[in-house]
Amino acid sequence: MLEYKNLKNQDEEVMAVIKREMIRQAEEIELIASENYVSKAVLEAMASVLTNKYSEGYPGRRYYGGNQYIDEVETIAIERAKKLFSAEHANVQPLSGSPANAAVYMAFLKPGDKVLGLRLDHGGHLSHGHPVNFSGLLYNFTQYEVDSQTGLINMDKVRELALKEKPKMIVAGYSAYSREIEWQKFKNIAAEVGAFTFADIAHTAGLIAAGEMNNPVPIFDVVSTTTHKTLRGPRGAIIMCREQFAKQVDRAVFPGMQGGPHDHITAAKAVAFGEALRPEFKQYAKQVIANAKLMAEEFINLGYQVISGGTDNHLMVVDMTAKGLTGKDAEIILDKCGISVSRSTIPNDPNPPMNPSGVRFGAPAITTRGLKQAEVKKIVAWINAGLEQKDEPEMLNNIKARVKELCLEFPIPSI
Ligand code: DSN
Repeated sequence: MLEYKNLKNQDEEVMAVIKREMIRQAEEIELIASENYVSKAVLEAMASVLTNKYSEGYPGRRYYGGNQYIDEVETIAIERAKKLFSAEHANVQPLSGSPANAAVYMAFLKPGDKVLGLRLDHGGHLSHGHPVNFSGLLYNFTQYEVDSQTGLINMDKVRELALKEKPKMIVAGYSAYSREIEWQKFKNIAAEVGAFTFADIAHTAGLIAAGEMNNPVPIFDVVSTTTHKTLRGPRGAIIMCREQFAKQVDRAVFPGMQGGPHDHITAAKAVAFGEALRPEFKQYAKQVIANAKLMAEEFINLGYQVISGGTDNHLMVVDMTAKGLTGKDAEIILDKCGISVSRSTIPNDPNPPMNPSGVRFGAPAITTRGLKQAEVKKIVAWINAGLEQKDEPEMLNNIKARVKELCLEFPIPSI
């Protein structure tokens, strides 16, 4: 663990908050599908003096002096990212997922161009064309949907829409979709209409890097991912593309979208990619999927409706309607039990986004702390007991105590 000696001496106020958050993380269960726990090595790289540097430009072509070591670390991150995803080109500078996606659109499109993306409330992301987001404001998105019966993306419908709209780009890869994605089918549809293919693999990148899910990088024109979800690195993002698009992607990131990269984060990305290249990471990814599959089965056995009937990845969206709750209700109740989740819309949700019908559950963080099938069963049973007996504070306190006991048995790597 970082010792925080200086912070403790200098700024008790901030230190106290960090400490409270450390205790929360140590003693509570994290089921937010987009969260994970970084290793001590990743944390140390983030806390390094590399944060002191400015380095606009790319290795060997900077606008500031003194960048010889930054060049080295960025090159390590680039080479590791390329190896991890079999990419021809990688840009490791994007600050996070939305800026990365903004750079992708800037690299391939002009404002007003037509794009296809999945609706936010069907599992897509804000930056895939939602009207309140820059993507929906700047580009002319048509949104495809999941099938209301199966919860799956219907590729015939995507093709129909593509033939009708003739988009310049098709976006696939989602934030709340629990099934494998038919990358090649997307590519074939895009080829028919002359569209670029863009995959946002922010959620599943770690599972793809480990070879546990299909990799769009060799198939699609351009792929973005955040680095902090299943990939278990620092908060940030990368973009990968074919060599032929390398220059336009790099230009869109800098100087198009961003100024100086965050070099301490670049170093931490390199460390995380190094970890993901190890055989242990494959085991981790396998266990994430096994845990998530079991979690979905347990919910179904307890009478919950899991959208699409299960999961192929690390997450699932569960409809709370049958239990007489909204997703927000469930999130609040589970907070009282020491279990963090995020409310989620379900396809064609009758409720508004701030109080939607579902909850998204994910297994990346619990798997990092070593929880396996036996613990997953306990957790789902606690969740169900908490939701069913939400008006009994003693019950909720009792669950919280048991959650804490379990968590202390399985410490977080960096705490
Ligand atoms: N906020 C992320 C998630 O929770 O899925 C997506 O950006």
